[in-house]
Amino acid sequence: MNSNPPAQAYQFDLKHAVTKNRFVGFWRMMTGFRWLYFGAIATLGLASLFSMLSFLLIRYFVDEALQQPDLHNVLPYVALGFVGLALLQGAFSFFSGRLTAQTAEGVALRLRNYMFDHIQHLTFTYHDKMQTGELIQRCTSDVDTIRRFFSEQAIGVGRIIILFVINFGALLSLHVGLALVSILVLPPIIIASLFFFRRVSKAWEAYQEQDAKLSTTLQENLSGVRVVKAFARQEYERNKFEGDNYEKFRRGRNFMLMHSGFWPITDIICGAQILGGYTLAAFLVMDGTITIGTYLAYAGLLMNIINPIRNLGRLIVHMSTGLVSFDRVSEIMREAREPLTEGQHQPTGGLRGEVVFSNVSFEYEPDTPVLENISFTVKPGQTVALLGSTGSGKTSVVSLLPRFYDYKSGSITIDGVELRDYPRKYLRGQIGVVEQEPFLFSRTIRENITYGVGREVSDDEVIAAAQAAAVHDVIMTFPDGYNTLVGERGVTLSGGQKQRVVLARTLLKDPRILILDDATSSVDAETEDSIRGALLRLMQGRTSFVIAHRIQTVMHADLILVFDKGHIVQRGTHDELLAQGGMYRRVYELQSRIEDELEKEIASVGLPL
Ligand code: TTP
Ligand code: MG
Repeated sequence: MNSNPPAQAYQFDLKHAVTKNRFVGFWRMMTGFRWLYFGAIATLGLASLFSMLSFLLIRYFVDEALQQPDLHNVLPYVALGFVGLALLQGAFSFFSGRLTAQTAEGVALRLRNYMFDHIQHLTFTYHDKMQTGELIQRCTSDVDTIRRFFSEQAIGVGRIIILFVINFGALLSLHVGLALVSILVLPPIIIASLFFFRRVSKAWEAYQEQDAKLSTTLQENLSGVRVVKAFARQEYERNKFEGDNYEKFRRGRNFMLMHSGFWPITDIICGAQILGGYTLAAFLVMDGTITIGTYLAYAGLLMNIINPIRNLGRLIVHMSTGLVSFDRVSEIMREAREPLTEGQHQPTGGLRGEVVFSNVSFEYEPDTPVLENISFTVKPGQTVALLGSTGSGKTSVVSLLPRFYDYKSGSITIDGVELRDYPRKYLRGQIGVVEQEPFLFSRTIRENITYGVGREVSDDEVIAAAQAAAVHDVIMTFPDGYNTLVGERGVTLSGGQKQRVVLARTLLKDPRILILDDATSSVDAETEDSIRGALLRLMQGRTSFVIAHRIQTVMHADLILVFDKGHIVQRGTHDELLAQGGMYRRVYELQSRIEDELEKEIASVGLPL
């Protein structure tokens, strides 16, 4: 069932397909598939040729064969001719269909792969802004519309031109005047379709936008289903969804109405053409200008030429959807990728881990500073603790180190080299981050622990890491141990368990610089104590950044930085800061008092400690 995908699908760079002229863009997307495309058109041309010949054979049969005295001698050949032509037509139609499918599906396959790869390389800033539902919509529905463009419209253009040329040629050979009259229909159809083209484009764009909005709502409500339930907001969410959904219905209906307004117009024009043609030809037969055989052949050929003309209108209108989707997809493709390997400084060994911030300022949005003039120095192997109220910029400081974001001014150096000179890929290999909100993939626990280690890992190593992160015993209670699936189809882990799985992952990665962003926030005090040993071992010999709210967690750090509104307001060791007074001491005293009172309370109730 699952055949190996062609290697080129992953390696092809579609960046050059993003151009102003969308048709040029489509042409470039077809690189590597153009021969298939032309093959599809050529076979289609042959199929049409055989269809046209069968009408000429009718004329021969009626006008000449029927008049011959030895009809029974000719008849088998004529019959054979009809059967042969029909078989040839069928065979070439079949090949054409196959080649068309290969072209369209191939282009779409490559485009989807490219988009997936591209989106993973876009910057954090881009992902912060772009809605997930919108991205999903563009990678699925819009790519599919482009696929349809290739399977229907791109092939359709070739098909229409060929059908037109072949059948018009045949009509001319029958009777020049009749032939010319038969294509009177062309200008009104083209005018009508151009008239609808812009309207349908707009309607389709509006529809796709609303569709994306609905995907976003759905996706958000699915991931936030707990919040919805916790606040009993189902009704509100339902109404909101119904509103959005109705708008999609309205826009979809509008789009279809536009289509259905267009079809009858073309059908009427074409019907009038057929009627006129047949009537005129009938008069010519009565005149004796043309024979009955010619009339019959004309009747068939006229249908053969009217159909492509009618389809031309539909095709022009349909094409507008492909063009809109092309724009939506190229909007993503146009976004610059985050260069992973750019940067001239790439030491062969690991980093030592000396980190110096001097006067660093940073903002996510222009003119809303998040960090201002941050300066501090960390020696290799030291531990820095970052403390401060929520929103004070702690996560922002540490996300500058792996170059998730670029700082605005000042300088950050690691081992004396400016951060911007290190390739991002190298830095990210050297820095281990335990994020504030741990994320696990819907894969096995083992896969989650070994994620991104970049080498074969033995079972013993995985178990050792899990033990150090105090999660091994939990994993062993699951039915399949380390092979248990996490997420929808498997076990659901608690926040603390997830955090410890991520800790185990980071232990295995063995980074030179370690960032623990509130890594023990979802862990109770007792478990925190049990993994403190693991954390201390993990931090040994590495430069570590620890963000925490409990002073107990950070009091042994070599340097404690207290943040407030994007500034460092206090710095020093635990003892120095206590002596200084200020925010640190206030927080320390508050936390100690709470813990003391809690202990007393528990003791008075008689609970075992
Ligand atoms: P953070 O650096 O995330 O604050 P924090 O880590 O100190 O807070 P917490 O203890 O709750 O984890 O945010 C600092 C400011 O930057 C805050 O005002 C929110 C803003 N911000 C953005 O504008 N965009 C972002 O992507 C993030 C992460 C924060
Ligand atoms: Mg934070």
